[in-house]
Amino acid sequence: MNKIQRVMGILFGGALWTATGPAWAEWELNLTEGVTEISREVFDMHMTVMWICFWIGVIVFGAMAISIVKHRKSKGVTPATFHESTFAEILWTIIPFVILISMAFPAAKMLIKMEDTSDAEITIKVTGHQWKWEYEYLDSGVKFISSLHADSREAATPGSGIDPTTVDNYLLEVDNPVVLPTGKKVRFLLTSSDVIHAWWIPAFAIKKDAIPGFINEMWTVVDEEGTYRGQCAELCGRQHGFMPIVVEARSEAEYDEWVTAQLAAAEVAASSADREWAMDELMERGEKVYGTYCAACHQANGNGIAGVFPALNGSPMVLEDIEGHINIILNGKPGTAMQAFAAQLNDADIAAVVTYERNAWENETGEIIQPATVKSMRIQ
Ligand code: HEC
Ligand SMILES: [Cu+2]
Repeated sequence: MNKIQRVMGILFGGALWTATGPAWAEWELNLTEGVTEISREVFDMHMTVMWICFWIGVIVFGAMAISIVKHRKSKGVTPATFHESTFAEILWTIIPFVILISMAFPAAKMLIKMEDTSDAEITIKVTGHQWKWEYEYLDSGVKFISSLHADSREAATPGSGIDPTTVDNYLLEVDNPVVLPTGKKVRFLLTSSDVIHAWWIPAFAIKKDAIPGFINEMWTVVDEEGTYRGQCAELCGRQHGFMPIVVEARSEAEYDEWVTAQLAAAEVAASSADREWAMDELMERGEKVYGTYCAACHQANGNGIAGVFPALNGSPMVLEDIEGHINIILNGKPGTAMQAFAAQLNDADIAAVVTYERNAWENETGEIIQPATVKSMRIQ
């Protein structure tokens, strides 16, 4: 921020200072500059245009004020009576034209630059789901789902008794952040599995819709290491405000380490169906999976929301029909909000959540579902 911007901020901010109390230190009216070349260019463009508008305002209203005060009737001024001035008309056509072109030219140049996804070093496919994001690193094969952090989810649950102001980054924290290396051009391919979402990180100055059936592209190069937060920016249903985005920019070496660790973890998960799991293990994991993926609709207490999301507590399917139960989780129920989880959850996750649902609340079936059973039911 330069001096003038700071002074303007203080002038405007001062009026609201008393009202905002201790928050005044964070008070900032202007856009932030962000951490990418594009975000800084966007900021500069914004400042240029704002100052042009500012001076037009000063000149126009200044001229008005001067004529009102100096040429008023009570001073005995008689109005000029001339009609049609070619000179004035040419002038007030040319001046705005020059101003507009001088703004449109750099703006168009910047838009073209923002759309240029060529020569990207890393490509990440981002898929919006109600209400979480899925990331697939197309070069390395890393793939994961990023959901609202459990602390935020808990505090957001009515009746939890937790004060959201005590939760760090409330509604802006996820379980699995996107990790990017600094200084590399990253291309994002955006799409959605259900409704329109939008992927937005203000500090990068990138934001685009994720539309079912379409692929949108955008790119960024993050200069500084750090954690950057954003949100879904397209009203996408009941939990639109509960699908934040967190990006961690790290050094290239740390990024490589992270990729290796992710791939190793995926391998372990993939082999989950090769062994017998114990009840405790499945219940513990199942509770987590349920809280992250299912509780938004079926509720933490399993009672659902009458008329919208069915209760799983006491549901005949959950109590009796094992195949139906696994099947609806794997494949969803087309035409309803019950989506297919086959691609989002691995065999152990699904076995765990099925075991959990069959033994949580008042569902005391005592049944254990093994990951191998889930594996055998996947449509190959
Ligand atoms: C976006 C909301 C939503 C989410 C998230 C969701 N469900 Fe559902 N679920 C539904 C709806 C709606 C139905 C009812 C479908 C129908 O009309 O039969 C349903 C039905 C079910 C049923 C059948 C219940 C019965 O008695 O017929 C089971 C079992 C189930 N869901 C399990 C899960 C599990 C496990 C998860 C998490 C992995 C999950 N659901 C996540 C909305 C959701
Ligand atoms: Cu969304």
